[in-house]
Amino acid sequence: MTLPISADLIAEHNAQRAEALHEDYEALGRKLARSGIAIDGIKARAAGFSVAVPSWGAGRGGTRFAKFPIPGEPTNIHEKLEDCAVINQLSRATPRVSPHFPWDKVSDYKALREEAASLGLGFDAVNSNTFQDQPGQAHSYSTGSLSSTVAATRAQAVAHNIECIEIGQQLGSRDLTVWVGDGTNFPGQQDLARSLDRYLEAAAEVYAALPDDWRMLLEHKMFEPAFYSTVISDWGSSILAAQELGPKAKCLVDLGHHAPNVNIEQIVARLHRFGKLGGFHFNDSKYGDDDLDSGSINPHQLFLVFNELAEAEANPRDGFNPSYMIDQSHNVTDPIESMLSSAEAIAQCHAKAALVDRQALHAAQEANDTMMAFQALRRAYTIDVSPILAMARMEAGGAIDVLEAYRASQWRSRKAQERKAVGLGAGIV
Ligand code: RM4
Ligand code: MN
Ligand code: MN
Repeated sequence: MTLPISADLIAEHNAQRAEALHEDYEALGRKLARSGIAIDGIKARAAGFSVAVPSWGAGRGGTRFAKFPIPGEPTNIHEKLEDCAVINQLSRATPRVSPHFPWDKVSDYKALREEAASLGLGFDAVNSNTFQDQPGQAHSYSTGSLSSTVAATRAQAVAHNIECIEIGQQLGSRDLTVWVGDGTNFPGQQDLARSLDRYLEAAAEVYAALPDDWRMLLEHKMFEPAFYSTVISDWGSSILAAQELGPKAKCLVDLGHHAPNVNIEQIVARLHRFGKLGGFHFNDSKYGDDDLDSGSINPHQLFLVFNELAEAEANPRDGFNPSYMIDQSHNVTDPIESMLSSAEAIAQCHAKAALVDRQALHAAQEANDTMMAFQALRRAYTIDVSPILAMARMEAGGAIDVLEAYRASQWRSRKAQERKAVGLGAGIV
């Protein structure tokens, strides 16, 4: 294995900060011990946590107005893997990459899997793309994909999803994430009931092609690109579709795919209650599917989501194995920096959820002691868990301060010398 950042650089970086970290870790350990919590147990839990990064997140995103590329940005899956390896090497929390097809198409997937492994990476869920036409494609997705009124278009969308499964098998993936942009912009444009029928029929063909140990993750989204109606617009449509498809179909919650202020943590609890919680796309949002960095707008909501996940883990139904993935668009930052910072924000909420005194919480809930129930959450939320994460990272070979180590490596400016420039234009993610 050849990791991209020099081990000496990380060792030197850590050597300068280790003493302060030990002090902070011990102080926090004493504080937690007073509440009966062993810090090493929380650290072990943090060390076991990981979140996948999206291949497309390694490039600069954009809006439909513009994209502003940066020098040294990756332009193909090989360069993207290299950047993802940097993120994992420093954070030790992102060992898998979620690829998107056909964006990440190559001729030899066995070789791609080996290339990833040589960088310390594996592959997570494969994502199909039937929301864009590709050059030379026989049928346009302008009428929708799995729910299109055109039978040949639906068949093409089914075939593409099945191809994604086949690619995923070669890459070692076990999940197919299906998000369709299908919907309408005008009342009356399509029959709202029949479009769902067509989706269900086509999705069942994809489902039938799933290997036994695979899952199909259905991702709902309220609007965009369709602005009047969307076929799988909400968790209700998603869970109904997943229930109709069968046990291997689960729901994936992209945090940005809801109306503003929707209680997402409650959706998480509901999906889990019915054994249909399949995974997450982490990001943050202010207005819509903004794809902002995780925890940058509403870190408390992220914590509450993890609090429900901790409850779910303690009460598993149909197995508890949600797949965690970042899905962000980095329009104004270096994507590596955004993913380092986001992975940390996500891991922090995971660790904080583990600090909740569940006995106290449940007792307060039973006694209808509203304030103490709330305080059980508040006490955990306000604890700064960064020394726990930094210690877990350092012990795993990562960097104590991921962003400072990344900047010290001068990775981006070095890549700017080697990589070809990205073209201008609008970016969809
Ligand atoms: C969608 C959705 C999908 C992602 C695409 C690029 O809004 O979040 O998960 O694959 O964007
Ligand atoms: Mn998503
Ligand atoms: Mn999205």
